[in-house]
Amino acid sequence: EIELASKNIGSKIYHFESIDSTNNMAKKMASEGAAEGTIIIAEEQTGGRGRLGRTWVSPKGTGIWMSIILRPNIAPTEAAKITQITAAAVASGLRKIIGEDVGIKWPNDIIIHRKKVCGILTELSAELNSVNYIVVGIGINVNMDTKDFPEEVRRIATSIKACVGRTVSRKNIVKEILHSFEELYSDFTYNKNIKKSIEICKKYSVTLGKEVKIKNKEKEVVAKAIDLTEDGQLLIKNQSGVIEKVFSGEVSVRGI
Ligand code: BT5
Repeated sequence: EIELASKNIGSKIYHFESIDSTNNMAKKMASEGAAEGTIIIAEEQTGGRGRLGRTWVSPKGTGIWMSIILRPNIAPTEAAKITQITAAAVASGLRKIIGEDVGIKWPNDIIIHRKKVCGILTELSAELNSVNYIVVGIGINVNMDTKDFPEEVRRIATSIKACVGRTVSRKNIVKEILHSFEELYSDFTYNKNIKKSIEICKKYSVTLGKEVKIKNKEKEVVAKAIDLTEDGQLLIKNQSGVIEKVFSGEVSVRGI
């Protein structure tokens, strides 16, 4: 039971002990008609997913593994904006609770002390030119000891407990994030822009001003990240001084 400050987002919360992936469950429920704002949250995921089929390690009882069902009236091509709204909401919410320097690594990572504390996975179901539903998955490492993570994850991951040196209430974090999310998301649906979210994403960015490696299918280029567009795309300046937009592909920020 959580008392939420948000109204629409979290109006229904389904809590599971153990499921494969809250995104999978949310997609199933959305396809069966679940309302916007419905939240699926699990104590443990046995098949947590990252982007491009990667695995998201989701141990029992110590993390926030949750998904939000959205039904925005937008073009399918705008779905990536939801990731930016969510990143802004998570970073703002976490800052309020732990008062730490929480950063955003474009497009979908939340960083504390140069390590990943949260990942975001936005999935879209669309028909022709309209969005059927969007599921946004949020995974936050809260109270685990990172030594329990598998070796390859331990090197890049952290938890809130590891950063602040104490256990933090997952309920309070969920509450704060949903509150921020509702404000930023309704600003988007109402004003048809994500200005507020982009402002936050820029302010807390650990990517802008840095050298980034852009990994595409077969090549990897080095460039400087210079700005975010008002749609939340990354602008980079390549080595010949040409400014380009990065839509997808992999961006890794050097030194993080
Ligand atoms: C992400 O993918 O960062 C998106 C993660 C989304 C997880 C949530 S949890 C609730 C919902 N249900 C799901 O099934 N998923 C969502 P990506 O940018 O592709 O990063 C994945 C990479 O992060 C992996 O390949 C690992 O290197 C690393 N990783 C895996 N588990 C991690 C963890 N717990 N903390 C930090 N890094 C992790």
